[in-house]
Amino acid sequence: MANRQFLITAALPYSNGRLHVGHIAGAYLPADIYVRYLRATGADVRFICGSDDNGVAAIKTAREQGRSVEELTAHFNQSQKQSFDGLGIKFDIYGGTHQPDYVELHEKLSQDLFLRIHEKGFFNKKTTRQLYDVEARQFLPDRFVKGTCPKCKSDNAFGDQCESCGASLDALELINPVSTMTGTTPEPRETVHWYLRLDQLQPKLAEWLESKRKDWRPTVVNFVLGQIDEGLPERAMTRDLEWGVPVPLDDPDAKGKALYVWFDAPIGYVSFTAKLCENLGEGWEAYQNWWKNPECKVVNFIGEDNIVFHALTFPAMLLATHNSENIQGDEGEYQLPENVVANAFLNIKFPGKEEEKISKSRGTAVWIEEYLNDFDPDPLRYYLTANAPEGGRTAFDFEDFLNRNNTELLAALGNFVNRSFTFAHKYFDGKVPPAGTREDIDNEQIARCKTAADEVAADLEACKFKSALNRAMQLARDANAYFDTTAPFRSRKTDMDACGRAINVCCQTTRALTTIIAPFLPHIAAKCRDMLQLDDDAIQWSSATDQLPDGHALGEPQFLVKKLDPEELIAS
Ligand code: B3M
Ligand code: ZN
Repeated sequence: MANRQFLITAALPYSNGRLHVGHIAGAYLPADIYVRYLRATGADVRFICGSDDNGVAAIKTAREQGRSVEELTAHFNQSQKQSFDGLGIKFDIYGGTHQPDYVELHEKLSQDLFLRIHEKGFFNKKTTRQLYDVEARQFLPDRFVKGTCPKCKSDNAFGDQCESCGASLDALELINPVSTMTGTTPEPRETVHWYLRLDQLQPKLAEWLESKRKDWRPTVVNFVLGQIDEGLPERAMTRDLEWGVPVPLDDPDAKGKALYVWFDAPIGYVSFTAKLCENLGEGWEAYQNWWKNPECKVVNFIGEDNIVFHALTFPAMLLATHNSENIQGDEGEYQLPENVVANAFLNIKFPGKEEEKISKSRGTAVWIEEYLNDFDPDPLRYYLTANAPEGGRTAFDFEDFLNRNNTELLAALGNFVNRSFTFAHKYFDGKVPPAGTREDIDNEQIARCKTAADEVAADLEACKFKSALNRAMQLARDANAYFDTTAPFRSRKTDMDACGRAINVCCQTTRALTTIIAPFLPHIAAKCRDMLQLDDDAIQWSSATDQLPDGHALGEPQFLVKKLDPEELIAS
């Protein structure tokens, strides 16, 4: 069988701030685990991410901080990249929709797609009224207007949404609107925009999504099918903005307008793929082998707030470019995603306080940069997967983080590997002792390794990361129980063969664990691989349960997991 081919994307973070644990738990860590696993099965994978530099988020922060948008986005593009690196989240490329090395190709591909949709007749050019700031001489993005909510009368409403009651709003509905740019009262003026005919694309979208009902997470597919039931409105894909991808139409009405950030951002996945192909010497056009090839499966990892854009808008854009009736897209046409995997948000719980939402402005977050100053990456990877918000919200709880590190990661995995190795070094000259003639209890433990490898693989194929990790850890717990029952610490005084037999099984189990935990805990797995003196191929899933030969020389034992001290954690 030819190798499977996957293009995996993780949502492009806005480059206007640092990354916190919520981002990581939402999209990036599950994506990285999936990619590492797929690679271990021999699949041909490209893992794409980069920053979302366009749109209002960056302009707003740049204004607040008195910096240029270019400087701000370049800064956070780098800081985010470092946070990902520090956690071992390893993209094949980390681009940026407005970064110097990427912007040219990104604009080209975004504009090409816009023109293609235009040519296919899926845009509707319409005149609407929008709030205009006379002093700033510009139309105001929704987020730049504040006022009183028409629904709940709170004065905490923005042009797109009320922060108090959550209602989604049209800026024109706000009572007493104020421009946050100048503090003046904006006035409604007419402007022209291009609207994507989601209403016309709806039947195809519905058919495509129905076909995903069984395989996708219900939180994703039910949500968008619900939106379809209500009927999809046309959506403006252009904005009155200077910053972004210019609208590529030869039309006086297009002057001073940019593509809506949610139009160009997902095309970032495509343009960064193209850049990666170029960097690899394949030529940028080779992106088509990944995006327009029915053999390649595209999987998007995102947070729950991005579902509409990935499961409706972006697929609608791609569908709109097709000539064929085939919904998925023929060879040579943009392929719709195989899966859109979304996690819910992560809340946070500080010691002695109530669980609350992560908030940048209130400072209630755990920043990755800061975490990495004090701790190793894998304990966080462990905690955020064991406690992943897969089916609904969960919370990052400091005490729970610490507890799980000490009582699960350290007590089950760390201790098992440590005591097995220490034994092999102390009593068997640093070598795998002879397997001898195995008894039932030994065969059962060996069989558990195989079962665990199969079950973890099945869970990972289905993007059930939490369950997969739990299954992997069960192997470590079972291994500890095996160690306690066979009691090599006793048999070493009475029956060296029995002792060697048990330690052999423990070495084989460690070998299996090394592969099985690697997608989740790559740094710990690398240490295990070192200790087992195996090469990189050892991470291949198909060799997870290969047996180490009798007498195989082992490396020095290393500590895998540090005990975390509550005092240290609270102080940091
Ligand atoms: N930047 C939204 C977000 O970070 C957005 C994702 C774009 S993915 C194409 O929530
Ligand atoms: Zn309200």
